[in-house]
Amino acid sequence: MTATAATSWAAAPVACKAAAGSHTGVPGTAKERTFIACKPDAVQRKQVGEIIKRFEAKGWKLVGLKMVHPSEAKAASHYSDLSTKPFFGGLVKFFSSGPIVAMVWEGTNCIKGGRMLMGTTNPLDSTPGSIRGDLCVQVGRNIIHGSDGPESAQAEIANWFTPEELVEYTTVDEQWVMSNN
Ligand code: DAT
Ligand code: MG
Repeated sequence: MTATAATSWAAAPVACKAAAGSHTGVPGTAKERTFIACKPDAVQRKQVGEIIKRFEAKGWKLVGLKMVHPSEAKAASHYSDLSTKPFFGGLVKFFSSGPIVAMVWEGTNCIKGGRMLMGTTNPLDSTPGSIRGDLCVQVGRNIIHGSDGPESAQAEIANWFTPEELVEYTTVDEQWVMSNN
């Protein structure tokens, strides 16, 4: 048996390359992208897999992922729109207190739909079934970040990922998730 025959059962390699054009996605299309982060409490509480599982199960595609320990400056820039809030100092300290898992997900409606999977900002109000509704109780320990609109998605993806860190590829089940009749 030749080496080729021995591996003939293997699937053909999936074409995979750095994202062409804008790596921040195209809101309103199947190429919409959103920035999602498992916060330090999610990492410490070993809920990263649970969070990823929910985004995968929905049908969106993971196109970038890395573990980072943000500096206070990075955390402050990420949350710069909240700099006047009384909780800003605590938020920055918390977000830079340990590693996070930074991700970019792609697919139809992933920005708004991702927010729905997450649940409301305060987990006390998050419906059961949502990530925050199921997995946490404190607004300051709400385990996940997600972009809240097309502009913030594009800015946050650009702030956390270079084009080379994101990939474009096709999954075998894509037509069963993204197609319509
Ligand atoms: P979200 O994370 O749902 O987008 P946000 O952008 O308004 O919410 O706030 C960012 C984070 O700041 C939030 O996830 C937790 C924290 N935060 C918001 N409101 C807060 C509050 N009233 N007290 C303490 N922390 C708060
Ligand atoms: Mg927000």
